[in-house]
Amino acid sequence: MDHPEHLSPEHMPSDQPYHRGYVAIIGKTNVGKSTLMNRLVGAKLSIVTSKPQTTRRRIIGIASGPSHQIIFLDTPGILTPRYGLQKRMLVAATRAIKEADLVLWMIDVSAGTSAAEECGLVLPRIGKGKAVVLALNKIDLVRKEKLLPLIDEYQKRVGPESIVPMSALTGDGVDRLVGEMVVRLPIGPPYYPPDTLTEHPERFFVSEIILEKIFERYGEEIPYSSCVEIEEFSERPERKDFIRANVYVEKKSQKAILIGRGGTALKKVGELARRDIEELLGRPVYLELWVKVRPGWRKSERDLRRLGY
Ligand SMILES: Nc1nc2c(ncn2[C@@H]2O[C@H](COP(=O)(O)OP(=O)(O)OP(=O)(O)O)[C@@H](O)[C@H]2O)c(=O)[nH]1
Ligand SMILES: [Mg+2]
Repeated sequence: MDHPEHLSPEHMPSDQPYHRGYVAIIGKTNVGKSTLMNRLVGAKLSIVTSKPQTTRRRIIGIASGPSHQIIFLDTPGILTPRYGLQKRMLVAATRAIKEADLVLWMIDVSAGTSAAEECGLVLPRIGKGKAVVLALNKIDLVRKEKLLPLIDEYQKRVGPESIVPMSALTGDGVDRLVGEMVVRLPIGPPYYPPDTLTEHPERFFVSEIILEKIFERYGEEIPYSSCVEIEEFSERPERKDFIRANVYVEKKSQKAILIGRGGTALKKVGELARRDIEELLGRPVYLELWVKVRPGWRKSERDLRRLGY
């Protein structure tokens, strides 16, 4: 990854060493990676839903403190890919691991997956020679007695730098986790000014918000067959910003479900998305959504590239 220019020394406190670096948040899907990044950055950068495979791309979130700066790379959950989009998701996660100074591997202790299965899926992706901090997440959902044997087992199988039980939802254990990460990052001047939260342009977040609403409002098939492209985003003097987004699905039947009887279902998506977009941008917008059928977009290399995956 290209590092931005180093900042001048006046950004650095003088009394203690300043640690900064890149941390890839990885793990199986739905373990709470995006929830944790949003909490630590203090902004809703990554979309979060109760469904797996919500995050499809690498998302940068920057958390700065008086003596540290962590540049998080939130990643899609590690899975065994079945089609092109999932392959791209796995590539995004694997790349983030390569780019990172430290890997934060999150495990959902409430999911009931065995350490053997978890390690079988994730360890080959991390490879050798990377520093790993392991976070046992969602401890708010399990009894304390369950944790000790788990810590033991992961210690044996992975031998990470540190294992931290925590809850990204309640914040329990999060300060300790930050401490464990910071001391393992290289010493040097910050990469970004302290008030920078991310690098992605506004239109990236706009498309993510629309996808989030689709994940929230439809059942199994539609979210995984949908993607969003911002076709137009224009600021207009004296009038609301104009945003036109295309929602691509794979089949006609999916288009019909997405739009709903008399267009009511799509209208609701648009309303909810518009509210969040306005909150993000801090100004009113006019949002237009168009549903289009693009057969096989999830499999086509060309479509995936064009759509930013
Ligand atoms: N109870 C509980 N729920 C959590 C915790 N952390 C995350 N969740 C929930 O778990 C679900 C998935 O969270 P995400 O942050 O989207 O998980 P993710 O790992 O980014 O998921 P993908 O992007 O789909 O791979 C959401 O419903 C969260 O609210 C936690 O510590 N405790
Ligand atoms: Mg996520």
